[in-house]
Amino acid sequence: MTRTHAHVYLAFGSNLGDRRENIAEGLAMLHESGQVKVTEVSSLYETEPVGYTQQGLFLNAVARVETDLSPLDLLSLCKDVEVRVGRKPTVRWGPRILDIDILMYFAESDDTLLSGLGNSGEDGTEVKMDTPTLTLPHPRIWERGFVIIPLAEVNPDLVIPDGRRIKSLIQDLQVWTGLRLFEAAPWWHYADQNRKGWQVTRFTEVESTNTIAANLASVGATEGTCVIAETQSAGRGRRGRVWHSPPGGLWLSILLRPTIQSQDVGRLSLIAGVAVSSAIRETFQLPAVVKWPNDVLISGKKVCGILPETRFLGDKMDFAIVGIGVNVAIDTDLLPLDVKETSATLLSPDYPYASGAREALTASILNNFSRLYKQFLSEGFLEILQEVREYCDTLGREVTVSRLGMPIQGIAVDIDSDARLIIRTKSGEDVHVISGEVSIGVPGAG
Ligand code: PH2
Ligand code: MG
Ligand code: MG
Repeated sequence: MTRTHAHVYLAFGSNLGDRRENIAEGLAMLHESGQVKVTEVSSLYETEPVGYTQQGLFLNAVARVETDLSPLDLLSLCKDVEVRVGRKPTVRWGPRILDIDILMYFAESDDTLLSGLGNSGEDGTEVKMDTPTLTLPHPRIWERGFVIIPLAEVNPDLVIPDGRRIKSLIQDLQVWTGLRLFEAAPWWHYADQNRKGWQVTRFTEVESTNTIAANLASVGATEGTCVIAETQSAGRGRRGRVWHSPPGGLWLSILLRPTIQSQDVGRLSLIAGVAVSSAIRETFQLPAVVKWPNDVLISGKKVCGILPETRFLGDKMDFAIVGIGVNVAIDTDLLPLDVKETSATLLSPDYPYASGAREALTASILNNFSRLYKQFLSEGFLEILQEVREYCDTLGREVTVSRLGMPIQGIAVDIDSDARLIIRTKSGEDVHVISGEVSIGVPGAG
């Protein structure tokens, strides 16, 4: 027996119930079956029904998956998932909770039988078949925007049955009729096992996302509950300061319920700093760095602040909340003068794709944070300290930190396993500071 490894393009459609959730669930069930790995998911599009038109609007998306299942076994898994998500039998092309169709199946196998079945190409061997239950490639959908447009996101170079490439088809405005972007990719996050079960709750305006997250925690919300608001009217910064939160920024709080000690809070906030910095680098190719202990800077200006807050029951941590505020695309003129001087925004507030960019950054922050957090819990902070050092721009600099009201001056030489900054003073003494206000350079030295 040869093992067939394949990559496959699947189309998802739903026009009943919570359409987005149905598609998300379907993807999660496929992924969690252990037999299919979801490697890419397109944006969600809302589309007018094609064929039988007396029914509600669809949401459609396309995914690329990898599997060792044969085409027919994959089809049965898809049918099984459709039913588990809640699909009931209806008329052909009628309304449905979830429809999963196999569009194209490419086998990467040394099985000579398979190579007789289709055209070999750099993409593997495209499997063609025509049975009562399954026809490959899919026979009907190649003129339909609800398949072509999301498929073009996932693989623009794919060659469809008539020999044309997907990317050339979407030049034609006709395939765009009856379709609008519903939610830009990346909208589906279950593929990231670190974030399984994490939930984002969105508000337009709140006083503070940290407070909402704490309130949710009090009523039993689980780890990974995230609160995002468009604006905060009373956002908190460190040391009781105000965190200004105009529209266009990312104001996010993540609820965590780790069994850790109070001194771990500093570790959580450094982890968040690394997650935000790497997300900014990934999403915008901007050189973000961590300023110990709580800020993210670009060219010396603050683009993100982090506020960890905890609640203890006795000496046991009930929960921790990591508040993250990122100036994604804010109008810096709305900030008070002193803040404006030291802050920057990643994008201009009138950048046309700002809201999509903010979504992409949010997903990247959550991916990076959940990865580091899981690693921290399972392997300990020491295992990620190297990554923290690489992002921490404070190291190697002459700094002044005030501790118990006393300024400590020296070179920031390292971060210790408790996330404390190690400052080597002029006298050669290493002082470990747990938190504090860092100013770079020597006071009064310009
Ligand atoms: N699926 C159908 C029939 N018509 N129309 C849209 N817009 N989206 C679909 O997924 C769809 C359809 C049969 O599966
Ligand atoms: Mg269909
Ligand atoms: Mg179908």
